[in-house]
Amino acid sequence: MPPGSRPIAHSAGDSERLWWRDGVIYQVYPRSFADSNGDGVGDLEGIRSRLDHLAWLGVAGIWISPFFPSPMKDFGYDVSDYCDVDPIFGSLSDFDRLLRDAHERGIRVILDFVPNHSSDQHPWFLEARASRTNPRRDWYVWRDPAPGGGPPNNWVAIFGGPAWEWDAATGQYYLHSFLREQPELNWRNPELERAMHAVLRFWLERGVDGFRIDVAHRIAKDPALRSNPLVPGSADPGYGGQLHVHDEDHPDVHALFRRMRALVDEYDERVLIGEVYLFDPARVAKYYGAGDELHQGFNFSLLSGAWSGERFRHEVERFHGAVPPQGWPNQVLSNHDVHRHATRYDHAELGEARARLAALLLLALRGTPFLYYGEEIGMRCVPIPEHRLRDPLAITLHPSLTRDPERTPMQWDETAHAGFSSAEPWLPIHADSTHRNVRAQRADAGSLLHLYRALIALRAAHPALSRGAQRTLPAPAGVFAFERARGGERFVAALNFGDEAAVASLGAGAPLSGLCSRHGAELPRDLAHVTLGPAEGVVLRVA
Ligand code: TEU
Repeated sequence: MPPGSRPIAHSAGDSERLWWRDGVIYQVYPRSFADSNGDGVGDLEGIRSRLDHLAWLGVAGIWISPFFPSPMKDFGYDVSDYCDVDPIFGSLSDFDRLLRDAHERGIRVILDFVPNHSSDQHPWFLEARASRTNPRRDWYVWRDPAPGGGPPNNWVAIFGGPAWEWDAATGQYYLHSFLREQPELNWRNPELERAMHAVLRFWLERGVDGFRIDVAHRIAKDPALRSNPLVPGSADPGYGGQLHVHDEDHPDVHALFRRMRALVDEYDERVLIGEVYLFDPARVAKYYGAGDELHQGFNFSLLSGAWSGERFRHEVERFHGAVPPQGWPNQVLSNHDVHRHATRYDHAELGEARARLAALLLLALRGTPFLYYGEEIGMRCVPIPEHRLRDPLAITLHPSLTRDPERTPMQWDETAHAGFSSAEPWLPIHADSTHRNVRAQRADAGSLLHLYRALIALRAAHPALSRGAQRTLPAPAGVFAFERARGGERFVAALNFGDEAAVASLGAGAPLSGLCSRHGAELPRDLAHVTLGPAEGVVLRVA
């Protein structure tokens, strides 16, 4: 099959279905999913070999973190060629095969587009730094020193230190929001924008279904590059000590996304999902534009914070309230930048119950659920000894900030290296992989994996759950209860985040069917009296 033709298997019987709204998306961190060639690092062929797991689970799409050629200073988020595959992950033909096989199973493929910065080894940057007069100089952000010497302004890099790197050969500074090996691209240069649009087309023509856009909120900055005001009273010399009014979320970003959206809309059913790393939903919501910018901005409000029904309700309502009517929210509990939620919310007695309840939360809420690989088996973070730390954040800023613990190899089975690889993997595998693995959980109908699968199937079978409206219901302390409804169909969810049992009264009527987070539990017979154990929840179809 030539690249570009896209026969995609469709689920029958739901003509209004929109894959990126109604389906579940699964994030694959390619270094850690499956290693086909025994070098201890995952690869595209590894992902292809595990597509049947994803099809069985029922996901509508996968988002693959960057696999492009890269010096791997930030494990692929430093791209040195946007239109190829790093040899460690395979080749373009491996990618075409992966895409074909995913589409055959009805699984869409979202790539990770990294527009804010390239690698300092990208040929564009090598040219740009060759001389001040190089035609590519302006594709990056260069400035003379401040009048008294030193960096042009007070901006700091998110990974520590000043955001400016001195280039002695040409006598100017260049800007970088992350590592010095990740120079900032200049989206105010029309040629750079054209080149990046050509990158999007390259992949769209190959048949990819969309892009997750890295650091979407930083691609436009104050054109005058003014210094940020400081947070009053803060002693933090880093990112937290500044009010980021000039180095991120500049209003000019929206014109860039409108043009990107227009391009993507030339193709059918493709999607743009932005990593808008802002913690105010009202600001994230602006990236939906008037339905002419991003299809979704990530809701990151559930990636941190306490295990609390009240807090989850508050965050969900806040995000729902901010997303414009023409937009569609999403929900995320874990990704490659934060500790896994099964670890964040672990608990001596209730840890497993909480992981199961979290699955109900994620899959019953209004908004596209994003699963992070391994969450379907309740993978926990792996403590990484200092000599094995690989994350640049741990190396440049502080070991405690490491993201390695959530990036460890997928636990497929009980064999050596957990079925991930035939060799010692790039990061250690959790000691619990002998029992916490896909094979063991597939054989156990009561496992978390089966619960995820059942919830995904329920969501897929019922438009009320996948795309219905959501309304909070009154509930006792610790319980988050809500209704999902569409047409004549209605579901209620009651989720007890408390450590004690609770009784919720959810109106009149008898549930028709549903799922409980506790395996084997009987469904309540009367909505007026729903008893929930500690960290227990139900999703019920009601008349
Ligand atoms: O993350 C953007 C971002 O702001 C994060 O770096 C965050 O501050 C950090 O992970 C602390 O949790 C994106 C990618 O998701 C991340 O993996 C990359 O390292 C970063 O961009 C640079 O491309």
